[in-house]
Amino acid sequence: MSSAPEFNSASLQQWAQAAAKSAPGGDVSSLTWNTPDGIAVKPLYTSADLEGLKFTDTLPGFEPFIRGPQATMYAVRPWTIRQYAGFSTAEESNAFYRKALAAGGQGVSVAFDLATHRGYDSDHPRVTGDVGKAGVAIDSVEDMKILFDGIPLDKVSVSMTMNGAVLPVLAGYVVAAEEQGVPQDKLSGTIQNDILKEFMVRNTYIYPPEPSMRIIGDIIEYTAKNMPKFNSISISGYHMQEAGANQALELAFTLADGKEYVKTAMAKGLDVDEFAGRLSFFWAIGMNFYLEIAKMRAARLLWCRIMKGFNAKKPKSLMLRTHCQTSGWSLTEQDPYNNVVRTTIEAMAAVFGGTQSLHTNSLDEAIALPTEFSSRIARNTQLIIQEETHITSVVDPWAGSYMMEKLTQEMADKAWAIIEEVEAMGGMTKAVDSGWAKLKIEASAAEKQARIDSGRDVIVGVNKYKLAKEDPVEILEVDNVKVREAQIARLQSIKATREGQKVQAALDALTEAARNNSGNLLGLAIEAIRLRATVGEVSDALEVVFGRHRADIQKVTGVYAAAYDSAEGWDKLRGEIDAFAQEAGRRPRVMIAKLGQDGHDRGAKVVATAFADLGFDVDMGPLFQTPEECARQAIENDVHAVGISTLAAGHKTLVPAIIAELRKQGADDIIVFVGGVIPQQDYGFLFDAGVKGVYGPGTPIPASAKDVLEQIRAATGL
Ligand code: 2CP
Repeated sequence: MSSAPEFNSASLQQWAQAAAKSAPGGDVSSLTWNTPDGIAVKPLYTSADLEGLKFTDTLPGFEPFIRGPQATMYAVRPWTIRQYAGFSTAEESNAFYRKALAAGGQGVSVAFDLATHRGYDSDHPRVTGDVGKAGVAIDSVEDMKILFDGIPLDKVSVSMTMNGAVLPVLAGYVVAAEEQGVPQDKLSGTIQNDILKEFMVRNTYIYPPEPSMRIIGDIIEYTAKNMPKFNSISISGYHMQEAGANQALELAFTLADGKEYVKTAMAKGLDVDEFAGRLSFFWAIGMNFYLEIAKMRAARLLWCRIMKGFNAKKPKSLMLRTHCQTSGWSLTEQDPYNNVVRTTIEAMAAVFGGTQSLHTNSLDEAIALPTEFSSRIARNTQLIIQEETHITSVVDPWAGSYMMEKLTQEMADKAWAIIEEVEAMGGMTKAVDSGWAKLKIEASAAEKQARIDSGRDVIVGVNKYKLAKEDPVEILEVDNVKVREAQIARLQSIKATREGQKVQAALDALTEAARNNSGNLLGLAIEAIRLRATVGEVSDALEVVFGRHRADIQKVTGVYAAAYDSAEGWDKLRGEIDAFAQEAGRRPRVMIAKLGQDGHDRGAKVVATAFADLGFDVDMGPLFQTPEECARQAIENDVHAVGISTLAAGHKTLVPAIIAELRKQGADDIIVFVGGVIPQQDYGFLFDAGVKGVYGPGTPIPASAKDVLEQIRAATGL
């Protein structure tokens, strides 16, 4: 019998020599990928990379929880399949949830429309374009009862993405459950309730930062005492990555936000272990596969470290539990079936990272709300991973990988350095208040866009391997006029049948508690909602004391130009813009505007930065303008063009309205162009309405800038 052969082991030096033979220019270091976070990802990791790493031999279910919060993780219970959904009316959304639960969905996750987010009832004049569009319209507990009809709230956990009108919405859920016979202590679910990131990136705030933080403190206090199974907050990095943050920034800012919330709750006199076990997190998972897994492992390590710093004792207080959503930003309008592949890869990263709950995006989400077909594929993506692959059989399967352990530590170190920087500024509230954090994210977004526009970052079907011809996919459309009328009818009937004086007294009590910094605002909101006060009325009762927040507009400059890697086309376009300035006696001037309650301003900010770097004069309109306000500002600033950035499906109502307003105010020489999430099917409608250019996702900014310049030339006759 022959013995097993001996193998000669090579040294790292020998490997380097072998690698140099095939590396470009014989340079092995050229194979290292430097990530936007500043981490060098090498082509090879070995046992040498583990040297000095402290946490490579830990176990799941035990601190520092790198390997997961549960000892058995998915081997006993896989993550919750929780698809974020909601559109038009409570009736339609309810039917959608019931079908999804019957088809394998495991939890509910409610998307509210922007009117609800911002605390306006559906009959408010500022929200005509928003009602029922990007989520479900909720005005009162009557809507909430319909929303959860037939869904047993003691059994099905419900996540609600709400930050602005968080008090009336959470109150509505509590009262709807109560009227279903489910007491507060049986309710399990999560409310997003993360206001700091709203000021940084998501923009569905109502009140200024200080009273907003009080509301969060009151909710944490109330749920800790009355709703022990309910997660009081979902501290979210998701929107930061969607807004352009790299992963280290996402991780650091989110954990730093978490620290602020812990401090806020402790300042109310709560013991840290009373509430910390119900703080939860939320990450975006993009296409950066290895680093996303490392980020999730690093997050648990750092949160455990942070909570030890607060002297938390219970294991539940030390463990980071999280929801993940695949990246909406990574989806493309072009060749959209590729999005199924992207989402699958991202879902696998979330699962390898040890998520507790997951949303997988639908293939058409870059264009519109998902259809029943696309939702099914998205849900099945998770079911297939859970039930067909046996991925769930092993806890934290990447542990022990030289690369993964090293990247986990590097990601933790990068994020920790940023957290310390934030701490030196006085904490995240200060970093947000000063605009520093937002600008950091915006700079990261502009850099990313420039890398894509100049082809350095590849997106298949967008900047490489483009299809010659695209067929539009079927999309879901919401008739928001019909939804608004139905909502208004229900509002009128509620107001006609309730006991008006009692409602007013409950609203007055809220106002008083806001003014005197007394009582618990969630407890008082529950009383008002129980009496059939509306979402708008509860919000107004607080607004009279707290006021409505108006954000300062800051924009970054120079970043796009610096990262744009293709000098030739850039210089030519700059030259054309300079030539226009010579001829016209001034630079082409554009106003980038956001209309209605759509607060997604990443695209608007990136376009503004890039246009300015190209030589346009750029004005940035404030968020939440009405068409009338926007037209007035455009005229006052004497712009050549208004660019509307739209991501919340309000374009068919709001874009014709701005064109009509410009005409009405005597400025039909100002051209209008539109960018953002616009289905191909709507392009004709917009051009017929008088729009001069429509630029969907994936349009390189220099291309749209060139087109805008030509349209301005045509309109001015220059
Ligand atoms: C789980 N459990 C286990 C195990 N696994 N017990 C023993 N062994 C195991 N292996 C237990 C848990 O301890 C828990 O019980 C229960 O099972 C449920 O598990 P979970 O892991 O807590 O899952 P969950 O109930 O689904 O909660 C997950 C989260 C929660 C992350 C903690 O906050 C959540 O569902 N978040 C979702 C947020 C969301 O959907 N956001 C939507 C964003 P106990 O509870 O008794 O411990 S949409 C965003 C859009 C884009 C927007 O914002 O605009």
